[in-house]
Amino acid sequence: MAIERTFSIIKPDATKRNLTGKINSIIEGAGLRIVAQKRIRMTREQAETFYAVHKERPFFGELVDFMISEPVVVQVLEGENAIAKYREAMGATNPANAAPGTIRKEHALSVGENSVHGSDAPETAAIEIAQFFAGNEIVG
Ligand code: RTP
Ligand code: MG
Repeated sequence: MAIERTFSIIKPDATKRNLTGKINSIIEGAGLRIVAQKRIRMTREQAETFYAVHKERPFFGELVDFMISEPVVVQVLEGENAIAKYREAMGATNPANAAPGTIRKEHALSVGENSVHGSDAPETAAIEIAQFFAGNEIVG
């Protein structure tokens, strides 16, 4: 299986509750390596660009407000089948539907405040990584 990279965000509800380490522990336990990581405060413009695919959805404004409400931790994760592996470790978007042991089941508060983001395909992973990291910030 190919070594892949995926983009992750530890969202404001999780950074606010000091859960970065617990979430990183689940990430590493799933066999993924954190090859880049930084804590940032997203600008409104960055959040709107990042979630542009959802701009017609009723929750878009709320989502952008949430993403800029507190610092986030942006990461690049590397490993075999990293995109699917991370989505499995994250659990379902709505924590009520997430499997036991997943990040969202253990830590998320609601479908909106759901603790993490993970890319959904190789093309989106490449775009999302490039939005937040220069090549020399990623150390594989
Ligand atoms: P993400 O993009 O953050 O990794 O989450 P996802 O793929 O599991 O979910 P997606 O459908 O891409 O939705 C993006 C984010 O929008 C928020 N959301 N709120 N209030 C709502 O009904 C609702 N639905 C989605 C969530 O924060 C979700 O992660
Ligand atoms: Mg998504």
